[in-house]
Amino acid sequence: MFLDNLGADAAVYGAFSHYASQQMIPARVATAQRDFYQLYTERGMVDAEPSGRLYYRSLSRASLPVTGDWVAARIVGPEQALVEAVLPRRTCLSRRAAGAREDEQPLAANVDVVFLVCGLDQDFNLRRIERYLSLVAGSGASPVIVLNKADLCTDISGRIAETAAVARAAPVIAASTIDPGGLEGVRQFLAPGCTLALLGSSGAGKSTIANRLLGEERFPTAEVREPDDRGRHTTVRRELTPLPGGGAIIDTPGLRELQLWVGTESVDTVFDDIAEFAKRCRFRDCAHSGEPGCAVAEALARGHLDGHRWESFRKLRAEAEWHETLTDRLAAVERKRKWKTIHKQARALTKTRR
Ligand SMILES: Nc1nc2c(ncn2[C@@H]2O[C@H](COP(=O)(O)OP(=O)(O)OP(=O)(O)O)[C@@H](O)[C@H]2O)c(=O)[nH]1
Ligand SMILES: [Mg+2]
Ligand SMILES: [Zn+2]
Repeated sequence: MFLDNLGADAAVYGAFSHYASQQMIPARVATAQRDFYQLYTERGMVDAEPSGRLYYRSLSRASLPVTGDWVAARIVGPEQALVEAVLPRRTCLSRRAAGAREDEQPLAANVDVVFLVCGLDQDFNLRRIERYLSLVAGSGASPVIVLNKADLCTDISGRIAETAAVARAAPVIAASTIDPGGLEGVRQFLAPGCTLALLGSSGAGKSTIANRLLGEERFPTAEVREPDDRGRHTTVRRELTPLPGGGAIIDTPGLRELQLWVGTESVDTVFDDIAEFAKRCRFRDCAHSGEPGCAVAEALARGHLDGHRWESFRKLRAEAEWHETLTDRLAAVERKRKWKTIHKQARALTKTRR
């Protein structure tokens, strides 16, 4: 029952049934730091580590448990467990890992609704919202843009209109953790079995919102720095917590860097207005860089398309294209490795036959 409220549905139990006979229990990952996990089970929390089998069978770090994952766990001691398998992820929020390594870094799994939290102070930034929307578009979760700190803003409806223009289909809501009733808009997305995640820059108020929804000071929060409204990176880990009325919420640290790990179609969904213009270019393969009859250039000239939005699209599209070449290359390497093993095994087999 507890796990059902956390979002365990027929798909989760179906995937788990494969392990049910092996003295395992279903569980959901609350936190995952290196190889140390905290899991919610039907009977409370347990600490856990990956089993040797899971560890060595995982093709990459990205397939090891992350916050929000459903797993099959084996209880090995009082409040101690081994994670034997990660059940298939229904949705997954990923970015490209920070630094030079070209790796997927899953931020959270099995999220239904992502609150993109943006402060209505100096944090307000449409280009950043576009970037976060692209990340969510590749995840399978639904984005909701939460313009927080509405109590600090004198032109809320103006900000909402500006944001709605880049949000396309995503709902845009104003919120305040200070004003009475300031979280009504947010609360309408809470439901038993539904998993929400908070994303946004440091200091936007993610942990404060989570605490209000939980009705307790569960997560630490801190004032933003005076001169620039920048946050202090107070939250340091991603953590899933059950909500009092059912469902779960995942608080996350503000990201210093958000490189995309999505395909081009995700970016195209977020910028579907640009795709509409591009359809009307004279040439089908128009690169929108000075070709005659370019509808994008015309839209820019006439002010139907904002120049900053166009720049933002080009940047994100280039990142997504790079990601696609990269994953193609990785897939090719993987195929080669597989064939090498198969050939080796075949050779060994013919040898033993002889
Ligand atoms: N005026 C105003 N301040 C808010 C609101 N919500 C949060 N704050 C303040 O903003 C500051 C930062 O809030 P946090 O919740 O710590 O921000 P965060 O997004 O969790 O930041 P990180 O954990 O660093 O990523 C705190 O001082 C909060 O009290 C709001 O609606 N209005
Ligand atoms: Mg926080
Ligand atoms: Zn064009």
